Amino acid sequence: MPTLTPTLWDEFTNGDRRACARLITLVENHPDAIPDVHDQLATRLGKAIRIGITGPPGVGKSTLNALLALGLADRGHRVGLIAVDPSSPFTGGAFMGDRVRMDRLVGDDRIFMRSLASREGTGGLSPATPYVADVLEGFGMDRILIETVGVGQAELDVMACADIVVLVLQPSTGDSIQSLKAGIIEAADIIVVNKADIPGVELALQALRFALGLGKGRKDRPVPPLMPTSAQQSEGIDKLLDEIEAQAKRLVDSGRHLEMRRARIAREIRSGIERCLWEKYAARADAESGIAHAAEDLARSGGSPYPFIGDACAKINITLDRKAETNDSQDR
Ligand SMILES: Nc1nc2c(ncn2[C@@H]2O[C@H](COP(=O)(O)OP(=O)(O)OP(=O)(O)O)[C@@H](O)[C@H]2O)c(=O)[nH]1
Ligand SMILES: [Mg+2]
Repeated sequence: MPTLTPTLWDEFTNGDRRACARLITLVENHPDAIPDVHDQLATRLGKAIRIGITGPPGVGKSTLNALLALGLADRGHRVGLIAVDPSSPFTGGAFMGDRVRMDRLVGDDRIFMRSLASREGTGGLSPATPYVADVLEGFGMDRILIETVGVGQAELDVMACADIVVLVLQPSTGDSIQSLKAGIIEAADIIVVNKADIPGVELALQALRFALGLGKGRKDRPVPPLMPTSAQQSEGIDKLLDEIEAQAKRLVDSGRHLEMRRARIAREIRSGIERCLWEKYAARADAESGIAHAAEDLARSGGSPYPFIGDACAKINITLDRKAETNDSQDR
């Protein structure tokens, strides 16, 4: 199994971009290596602002992202950029287009760009995305832009890792709003209506204003500002950067950035424990066949699965305490 070697770590910490690329490949392709990489990275994390850029296919996310990356770099930041692999089903055929737009970023030392392979068939981002962001932060990037196509569950998960979520739409947005996964609008901290150079922007803004005026699901946070841009004509980009930077400052000053980080670490610990327990059970020779048999029996007989779960836990020396389990799930 490929691992993090001392040489690779030395090169990485010396700012070698190829070493950064290799470390990203390692966490992307070898989840088993993530704990070791994380042990090393840990002291370098906690400051970067992660900005999720999401929205329906073709609204101009990549074009906008390239401009945001350059703009943030001009404001003195080091910028990591993670994009959906252009071969994903949603971006099929856009490869050349993405290459051309992103070419402006290649060779710019202030920016590190990486495309991640999408998961087979879903168009969603790899589950390694948050770890790739960690690698980029460990490399010294303090602003990390993550582009996803906002239509699936995987994107919502990725958005849960972003400090600021920018939802990008375009005029004649009716259809595209409907193609969004429920929850993305509620998750947005900024809503951009891109392609403001084509007709229908005012109408789109009005419709969005109306939808947001209803204020659904936004009791805990301010209503997101609506920002028209034209990535093609570089219009509205400075204002958008101002807003992103203002939100970043508020997150840090209010302690919310730290709070989000605390919540993320707690989630990671929980899922790590779950994974360990499952792996301990799954290591048993009869694990899968036992579950399959039990499921077949229970499906026929209509019995409860809990006695089986209790037995399974006992086999890995854990007592299933149903009360504790209920409390725990209420905690989340
Ligand atoms: N008119 C106009 N076209 C734009 C603008 N921004 C992007 N485009 C065009 O819209 C098309 C899609 O742009 P992308 O940046 O690839 O959009 P995307 O949202 O990243 O697309 P996917 O990654 O495939 O979902 C390209 O042909 C762009 O040139 C804009 O502000 N105005
Ligand atoms: Mg794109």
